[in-house]
Amino acid sequence: MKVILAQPRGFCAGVVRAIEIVEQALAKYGAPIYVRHEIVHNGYVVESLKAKGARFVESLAEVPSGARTIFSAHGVARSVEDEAAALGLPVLDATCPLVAKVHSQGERYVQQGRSVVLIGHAGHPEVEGTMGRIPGPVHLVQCEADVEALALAPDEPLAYVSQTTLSVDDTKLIIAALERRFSDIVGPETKDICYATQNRQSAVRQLSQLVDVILVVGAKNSSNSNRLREIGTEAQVPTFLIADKSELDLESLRGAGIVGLTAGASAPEILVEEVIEALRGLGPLELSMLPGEEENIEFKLPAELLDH
Ligand code: 2E6
Ligand code: F3S
Repeated sequence: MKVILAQPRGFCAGVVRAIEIVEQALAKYGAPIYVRHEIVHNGYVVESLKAKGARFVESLAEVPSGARTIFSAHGVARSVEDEAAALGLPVLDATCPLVAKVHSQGERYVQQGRSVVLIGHAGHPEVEGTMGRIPGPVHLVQCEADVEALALAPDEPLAYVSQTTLSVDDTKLIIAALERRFSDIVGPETKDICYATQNRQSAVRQLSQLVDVILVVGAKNSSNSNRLREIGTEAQVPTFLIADKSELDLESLRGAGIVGLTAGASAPEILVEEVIEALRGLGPLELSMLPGEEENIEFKLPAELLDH
């Protein structure tokens, strides 16, 4: 069997920073440290941090009085920040700087007197955070049909922002639909879909031209990982999103001569290595890696943790 690894794959700079914030907070302040929502959408990461003393909650009501609390990489609504302040919780914010950038763009558009259209998936924590940051009307659209259904005048002053982990191709179509329907609409000069999402999508598309099957290592609730699975499937390659080697269906791979392997932005490389080891159990394996976009983006930790 040949295995081809996509490049880049796995951790992005925002995920590295968010995990580092939890680890540094544990080192500086000691356990327990509370984290609102999974710090990133990956069970292995969450369990590893739990073992070091992090406690994960979905609501601030579950945090004991005065306990140090971290907001996840996906960001939070202003109301959550206000609730933490009202409860007097010391907070560290692990919101990815690229999500925070979308928040400020949205706020700027409202200051300019525009209503905001947010392109994203309902119910996703990043979308809830972004909607709850924009101090004016926000219209959520998930697909082109939602654009047609918007009850807004064609000359309404509008602006669009998006979730950071969407399909680049689907989002282009939605933006085109918005621009067809509305005469006074603006959007970010550089798209809100982050560099890591774009690079991982390009890499899996390239991979899909070369392989019989694609395995995407990532959690079922990880938006960016699901988008990678969709790209493989759309390219007519059987594509499986697996949390780790335990979800590998070796039987379904037996006929596959070339397997493509990638990982979502929140999936640690050790899970990819374990999948490769499991594949070695099927017989001799030839491993190679695609050339791909080099990434050297790093985000600074919050000042409070820098002196540690
Ligand atoms: C924060 C923002 C974007 O589900 P999604 O892909 O958004 O999140 P993760 O945790 O799987 O990936 C990292 C991330 C964090 N992406
Ligand atoms: Fe940030 Fe993109 Fe990663 S928004 S957390 S760099 S997937």
